[in-house]
Amino acid sequence: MLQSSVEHYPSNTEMTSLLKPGASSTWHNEGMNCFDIIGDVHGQGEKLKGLLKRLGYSKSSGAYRHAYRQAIFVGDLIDRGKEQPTVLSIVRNMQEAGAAQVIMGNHEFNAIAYATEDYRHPGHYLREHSAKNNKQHKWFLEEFTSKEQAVLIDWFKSLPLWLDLDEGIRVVHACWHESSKHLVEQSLVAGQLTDDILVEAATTGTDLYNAVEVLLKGPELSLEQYGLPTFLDKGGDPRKRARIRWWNGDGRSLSDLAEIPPDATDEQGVNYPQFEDAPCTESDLAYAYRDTKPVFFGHYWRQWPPKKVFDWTDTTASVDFSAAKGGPLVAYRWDGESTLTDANYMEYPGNTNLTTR
Ligand SMILES: [Mn+2]
Repeated sequence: MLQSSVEHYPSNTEMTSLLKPGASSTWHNEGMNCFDIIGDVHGQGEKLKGLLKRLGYSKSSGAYRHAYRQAIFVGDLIDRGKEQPTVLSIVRNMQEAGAAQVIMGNHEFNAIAYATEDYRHPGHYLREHSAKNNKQHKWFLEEFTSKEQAVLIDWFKSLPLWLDLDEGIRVVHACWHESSKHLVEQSLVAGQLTDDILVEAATTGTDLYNAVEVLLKGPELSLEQYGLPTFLDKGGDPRKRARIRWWNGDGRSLSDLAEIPPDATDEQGVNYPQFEDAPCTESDLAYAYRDTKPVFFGHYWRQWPPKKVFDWTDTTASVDFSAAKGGPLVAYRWDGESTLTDANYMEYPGNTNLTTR
């Protein structure tokens, strides 16, 4: 039984209720400064095994390992896919063996909030147990016993919200944003986030909630502010805000930075209107990444193959290519380069690399 393997891990009780805001380098094994940054796995166990093998990891003493590389998972290991026990077993064993680092995604944060009772409102949870939320968490709730869930929730709480490695890269689930990071760091009590702070982080409208939203779900801009109509997303839900492609550091205008799906319609179901391009406001532009240290992120359901500017730049690279919606699971193989290249993407299933296309 795959599930039972979860119970073999240390209980992590010392981690209970403690979140780590972020972590600087914790990986100083000599010679091992090459990283494979792996995108949102979302319960795709077979794709994860396939990708790891393709990347040259093999199983020994219970964990997938590489002779001189380390994997970094960008979060969102759970939900959507049904092979979550396989995924969590592989990833936790790799972390335990020092073969991988892991950061938190919005789905892990949601799982923590769903499992945490709001002490201000007994019987209620920080993430409501509504029909919609129950459905999103269905497989996580069904595939693990409650004891296993408790162990996993404690482990999720132990995950950092970002990595800023001395070796020369940064990793975050959705958006690298200094002031949001700063706010999270300032919220610590004795260097740690307490249950009180978790409540604040899960309460709509607080500064901490907004900061965690930006880091784990990414920034959005108001369409109305630019005189643009609401659009309907794929699920038919109206959206007054568009995601910002913050990773396009050279972007200055709406067409550069606003993510409006190509098949979006207006609220009447008519094709979304062509709009006149306009410069973005200073506050929206403030999210654009202009540092030179490469940053890797997941979260955004890109379409394979990666397109320059749209999915990656010289200093930013998405590694989420929709593995849970029929796309490949993707890694970026980083060998120390300061200018990123699409030749270093590797996907499973798929061809060797983009230069051969
Ligand atoms: Mn995500």
